[in-house]
Amino acid sequence: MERYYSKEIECAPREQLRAMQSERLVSQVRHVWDNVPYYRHKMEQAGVSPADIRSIDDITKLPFLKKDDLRDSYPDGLRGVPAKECVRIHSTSGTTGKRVVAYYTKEDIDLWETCVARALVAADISDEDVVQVCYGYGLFTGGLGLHGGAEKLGCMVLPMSSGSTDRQLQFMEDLKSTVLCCTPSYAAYLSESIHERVLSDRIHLRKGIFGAEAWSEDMRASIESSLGIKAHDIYGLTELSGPGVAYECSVQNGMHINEDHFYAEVIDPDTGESLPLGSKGELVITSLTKKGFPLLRYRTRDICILSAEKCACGRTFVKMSRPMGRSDDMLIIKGVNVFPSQIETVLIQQGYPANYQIIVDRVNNSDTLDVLVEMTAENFSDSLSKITAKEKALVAELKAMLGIYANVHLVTPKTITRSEGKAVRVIDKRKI
Ligand code: DLL
Repeated sequence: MERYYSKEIECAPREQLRAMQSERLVSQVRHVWDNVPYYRHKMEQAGVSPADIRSIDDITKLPFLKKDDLRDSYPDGLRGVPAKECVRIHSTSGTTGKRVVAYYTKEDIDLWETCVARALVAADISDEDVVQVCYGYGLFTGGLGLHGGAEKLGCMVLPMSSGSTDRQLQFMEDLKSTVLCCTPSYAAYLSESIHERVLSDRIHLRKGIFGAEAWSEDMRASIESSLGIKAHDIYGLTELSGPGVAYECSVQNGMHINEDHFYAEVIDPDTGESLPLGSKGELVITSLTKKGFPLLRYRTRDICILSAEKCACGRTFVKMSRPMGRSDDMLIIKGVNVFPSQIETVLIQQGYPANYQIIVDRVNNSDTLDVLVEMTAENFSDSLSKITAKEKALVAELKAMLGIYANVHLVTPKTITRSEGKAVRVIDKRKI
């Protein structure tokens, strides 16, 4: 297990880390220049060659990669090695446009699983644990990513994949699962089901590893108290391996970036200008070691803050805050900027489970906003007049938070669509 808590690396002095990152960046840029004509062309257009990249300080000379580049180069224009050397692909669950396909060599899988194993160790999980993985298996990286990391650590893994709540609860009870890995919205859903069936006394969970979608501190508090566990955040994206790019230690205050494999920057999403640590901006990540799909300066679209403040856990890896939304998920409704996270905050404060869906439409040239909110089993049994009163109360709270009117519909428990276990938060019919 010590193998997956490398004090020499995770707690290394910053200068030592930067020296390692410099060395790795120089070699990664050479690899990409030699093997990825698509990016070489971008470098040529920007007037930069491998000779210009001598240390990590030179990274800002490199051009960005955006999601559009990944779509334009579909299916293999950014692959860094011959197909023969790849052992797996994963793909994004994007519902618009072409999917993005990411390639992995054997070594890439190994380093990905090592990053995930580190995340588990940081959450105080060990080979004594029984890890129930309810992230989707398949093209989505959640299932196989958590699976690989937990197995590497020597845990007993239950490869459940998403859905089938009856079966999840049966195994959770019978096999005494101690760790739950899934999206926070599915954790909230399982927790409701456990309470409905009065199973709490027969459940042995002590930790949760939750990520893949936005969730708030309020949601964490609610899941931790209802399941009696410590809930740890984990961050990642398909384009950069999957889960494990960043992970939360026992301090539970921001996620350490696995900086020996991923270099993080924050930029102004409008101008592309690099911002200093501590500023809020779009997270840009460079994979320093992956060879199959080696992305340089990839714009994640996730908005966050990076901090190099010393962490009480001793790790020196930079921490990222929870993503505070995406540079592309801000909705402009009736001219007002609306973030889904604002709506989530109101719902949790009012005691609703954070399962909601925002539907934006345009009727007679005017924007409309509808918010579907899943009721708890308890609310569900209320009389119609009580439900109407609750809807009215939510409309008022949302108006106070957002400054615009939203129609609120309380819907029956567990009816809101989920994709790969991730709640489908926004349907913007104006774009369809
Ligand atoms: O969601 C990988 C993953 C699986 C991460 C399991 C954590 C756990 P994608 O489907 O490519 O990959 O989606 C990546 O999900 O850009 C963020 O917007 C969002 N996201 C991922 N983790 C978090 C998190 C996986 N902890 C996109 N908090 C990212 C908030 C997250 N958003």
